[in-house]
Amino acid sequence: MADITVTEHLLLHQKKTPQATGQFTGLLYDLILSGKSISQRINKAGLLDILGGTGEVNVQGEDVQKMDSIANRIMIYRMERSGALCAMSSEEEADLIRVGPEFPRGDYILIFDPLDGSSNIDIDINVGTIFSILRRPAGETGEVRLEDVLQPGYQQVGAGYILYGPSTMLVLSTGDGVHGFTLDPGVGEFLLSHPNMKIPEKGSIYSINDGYYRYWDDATKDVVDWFRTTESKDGKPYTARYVGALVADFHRTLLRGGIYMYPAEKRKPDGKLRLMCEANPLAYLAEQAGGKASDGRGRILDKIPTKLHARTPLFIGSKEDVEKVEEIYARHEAKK
Ligand code: P6P
Repeated sequence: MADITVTEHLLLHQKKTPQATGQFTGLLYDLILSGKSISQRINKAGLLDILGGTGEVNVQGEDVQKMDSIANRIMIYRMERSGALCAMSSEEEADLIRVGPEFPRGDYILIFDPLDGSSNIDIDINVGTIFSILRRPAGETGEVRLEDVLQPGYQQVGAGYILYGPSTMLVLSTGDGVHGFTLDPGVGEFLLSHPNMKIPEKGSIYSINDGYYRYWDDATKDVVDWFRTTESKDGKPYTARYVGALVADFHRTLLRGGIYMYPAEKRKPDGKLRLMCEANPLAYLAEQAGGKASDGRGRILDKIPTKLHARTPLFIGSKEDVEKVEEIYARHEAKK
């Protein structure tokens, strides 16, 4: 029976990591409160006038859904009052959001996608909030500079997501493994339901939008064809699953193993997914859970962001499945 709240879990973790301050725990509390607020709206979206698009296009060039905008506003309102942040970046905002002087500032930087996969809202399929936590470089004071934010993913001090589905789940790592908490709506608390989550070394599920086959280069076609034609860990063919929300496809991969792939295309040479608010936080979780995350050639967490909304190809999941991808790309590189 799950009865450890996320608060108790964090306080326990804080005791184990002397450098953890109440500020970091306070940051997570406000993130959790934001997730509860968003969950509460999503669970009755069909009854409120919050389905569909706003008619706006965001910095990503994507149609903004009403819930994208609501989730974004909830996150910004809540987190700028947390007292833990000096800056934040939202997938929905073109520019860096600097905190203060009207609000108390802290040492952390929050990068987030307020609602990933939001086009699924209208068809009642999983969506989620993804977040990445960085520390401001030591000794830096005054206005936060963009170069202070553009840190590689291995600098993250925490990352996670809140998945809005049949249940609302918080999956989180602060550097000592990955832990899953399920929201008990009756008491409004996230309770520990999945301690120490580990990705199986090899999977039997591959996840990709097959409709883009014509846009892939030969190496990517070879990668995908390998998963289509090779036996999986249990000697059967790999199964194809694609939800259309990275956070949901990743959650399944974390629990069941396998691989999620969003490769570069001829029309999208850096792929579609955002490095800082999507790939990095999930790559942090994947590695904490014994898996891997690559852009096909190298480790996601080693990539130096060139801009806030830098994009990257992403191959993430079971260690052996991601290594197979890198092996096929390396073979094509060697032939050039
Ligand atoms: P496509 C949602 O927009 C997202 O960023 C991910 O959550 C999802 O996996 C992907 O894009 C879906 O993109 O091109 O397959 O519709």
